[in-house]
Amino acid sequence: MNKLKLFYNSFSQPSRAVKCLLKIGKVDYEEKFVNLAKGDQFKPEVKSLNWNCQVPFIEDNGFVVFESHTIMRYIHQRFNLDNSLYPQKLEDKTKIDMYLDWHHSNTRRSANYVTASLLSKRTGQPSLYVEDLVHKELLKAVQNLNDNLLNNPSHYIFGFQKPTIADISCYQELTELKLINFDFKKYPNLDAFMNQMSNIPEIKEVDKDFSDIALKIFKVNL
Ligand SMILES: N[C@@H](CCC(=O)N[C@@H](CS)C(=O)NCC(=O)O)C(=O)O
Repeated sequence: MNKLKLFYNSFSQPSRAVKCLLKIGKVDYEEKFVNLAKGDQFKPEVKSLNWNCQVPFIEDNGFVVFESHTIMRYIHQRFNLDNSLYPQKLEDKTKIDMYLDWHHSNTRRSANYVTASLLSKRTGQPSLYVEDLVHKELLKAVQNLNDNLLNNPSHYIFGFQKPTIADISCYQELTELKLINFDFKKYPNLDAFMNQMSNIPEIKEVDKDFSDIALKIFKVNL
């Protein structure tokens, strides 16, 4: 049996989410850096494994999986990780799946917003796309996280007592907003969630790698 390989980039929120799960689950894995800025994802040796040409993806003894949420569910089952990470009771599991699906067209707006904001900052051109569309949608998602998904005593998504893969994915996506100094304080439940997630030792480790690179490339202190 070979070690599971994670094809990864520190600037990729879903890549970081998968890495957090591997670390929390103490899975012995091998990391393969994919330089997205240089287009490594399109190189024949990568493309021959993953025609989707995006990270993260994993290779587990010849079996290739892409899409971070599918990867996380696979890792959970494959390595018999703690059920608190992905509860198995039908209703609980369905809640997590519901968030994971919702994430792609809501929380994930953060990625578009950060990219567009950084681009417009770099070019000096205000971006209508940022202002009118993505920003509004992102704020709607953030408000729903604050008012609905995290509005409970535990401040984990849907009020589970321990962090789940939904929390890990959500947290890593929103961490990106720190690059543009997003004001989390306006959203107290979300702010509490971000703080408690950032104190999990394995998440701290992954965040450190991201913040070191953010400082080097964007001169931003996270
Ligand atoms: N829905 C996918 C999103 C994957 C994704 O957007 N990956 C980006 C990095 S965050 C990527 O590889 N971009 C490079 C490209 O599209 O060329 C997931 O959750 O894994």
